[in-house]
Amino acid sequence: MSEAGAGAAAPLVGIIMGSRSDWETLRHAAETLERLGVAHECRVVSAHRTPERLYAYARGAAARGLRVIIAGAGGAAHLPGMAAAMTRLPVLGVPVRSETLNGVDSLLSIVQMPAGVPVGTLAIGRAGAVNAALLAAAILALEDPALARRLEAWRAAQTESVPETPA
Ligand code: RP5
Repeated sequence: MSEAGAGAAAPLVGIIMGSRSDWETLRHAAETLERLGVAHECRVVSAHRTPERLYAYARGAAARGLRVIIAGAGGAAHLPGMAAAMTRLPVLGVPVRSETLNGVDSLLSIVQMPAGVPVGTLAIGRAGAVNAALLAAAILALEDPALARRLEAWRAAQTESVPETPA
């Protein structure tokens, strides 16, 4: 599982996931942050199987210097919401595609938060993971001009890469 990015800098984004099986999805968030040079950490933190780990992670996140949390989970995906309940940091939720319900269960579990405890919910699967990383970078770029330039360059390269013809 990837770590850090941007050398040995203290992580600014915490990527947490409910299971190792979620890494295939959440690795896209880590790879995107890596490309943008955003220091991050990745941890398996299950709301159901390791609740004490979740409490400790969420409660200590801001004091450790994290600025944004990306939380991905599948099925009864309580991780993003429970993390948001215990930190003032912005939490971006990534629904992992589940085998039985194709991730619709994950999406609805994450998106339907009660007023007062927000989770910024992204798309199911890889697109959500990539976009969570881009949103996290955009949040950090508000106060980091160098990152803002890297993000603009990333967007420009993406635009450049789109061909005008389909074949
Ligand atoms: C959730 O249950 C995890 O986020 C994962 O998406 C799903 C299945 O977990 P495993 O049984 O593969 O560990 O808590």
